[in-house]
Amino acid sequence: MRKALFAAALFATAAMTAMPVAAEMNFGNARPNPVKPFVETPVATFNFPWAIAFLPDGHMLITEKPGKIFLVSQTGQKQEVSGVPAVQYEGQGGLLDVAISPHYAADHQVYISYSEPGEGGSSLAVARATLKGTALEGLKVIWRQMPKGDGGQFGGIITFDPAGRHILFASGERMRKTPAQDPDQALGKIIRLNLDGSVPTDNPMYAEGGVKAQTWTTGHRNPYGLAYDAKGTLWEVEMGPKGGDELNIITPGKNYGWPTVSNGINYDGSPIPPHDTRPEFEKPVVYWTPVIAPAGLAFYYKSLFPQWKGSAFIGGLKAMSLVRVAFDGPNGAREADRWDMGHRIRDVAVGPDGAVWVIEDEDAGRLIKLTPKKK
Ligand SMILES: [Ca+2]
Repeated sequence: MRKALFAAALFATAAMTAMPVAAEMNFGNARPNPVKPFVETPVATFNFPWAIAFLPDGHMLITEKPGKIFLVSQTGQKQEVSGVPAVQYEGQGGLLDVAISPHYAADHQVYISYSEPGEGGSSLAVARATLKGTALEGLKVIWRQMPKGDGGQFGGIITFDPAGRHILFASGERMRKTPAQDPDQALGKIIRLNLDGSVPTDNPMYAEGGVKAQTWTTGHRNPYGLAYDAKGTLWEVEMGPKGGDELNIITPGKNYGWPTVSNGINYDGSPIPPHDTRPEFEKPVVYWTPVIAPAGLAFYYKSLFPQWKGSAFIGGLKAMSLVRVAFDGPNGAREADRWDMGHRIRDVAVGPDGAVWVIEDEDAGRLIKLTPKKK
């Protein structure tokens, strides 16, 4: 039924316009590619690692969800970083993303996101601090979602615009659904701030103040990937409910539909109208039913794997896979490869030399370096 509706909509759209069709595409039935063009070299293990961020010198900062950060060499030497704030480690909450300031060489600033404990529950918080050696100094919370409460799905992914002037991050809907459509609740939103946490005057709803002023886009469920491509387009991956994981192009001021529309259904089996029924909402470029449970989004522009230049990588938690997305064809993006990794993949990052790095979502989750297989 859904397939027939989709085909009809695709035909109708194509017939009405000569423009490239941006109808969403489903890659939920993609099968793993049995040919792995890479060698997997595990270099260290972590307790539920969540995010990888590369420093300019090739070291990594790696967060562990229970609340630690490590400075890690490419050969796997780990040094614990001090000055990490208290986190509420529970379910999907804990220490989440880490991101390096776009001006790191000059300012040594590091941004983190985490589930902050407090009165009434927890909330997503974003903080920045100066990294000196292995110490975070002068940590300051630049944003927090309020009021605190219950629920997983924090989002928490941090990125910066190509000019290095703004921080953008995802605040998930905490499994509460309708707040994603409430413009006064910082849930189910992508937030855009200046690097110091102040609100940019050119945000779409700046004049309206409060959460609206901070909001870049709305109607998200649980975004777990946010990254700019080399052309300056911002892409996002988010987890759908039962089905309907999404890869979206993020355009300021737009509404991405959750929970009013989705290409998935509710966990209890009840239907949700698909994106096609409500043209006022942005639809995904790619969706996955069954889900991959996307985690992490990293573009690839290095030369070590020349065949992947311009691709992006997504980790698959449920799919236990690494997914490659290619940005070609009339639709704008497609799943190009899926490799079975045998473990839940929590994040993916590209090193300065072009190696691809992944971490596993486990209590002894491995950090694995992927390098080209010799022919
Ligand atoms: Ca959507």
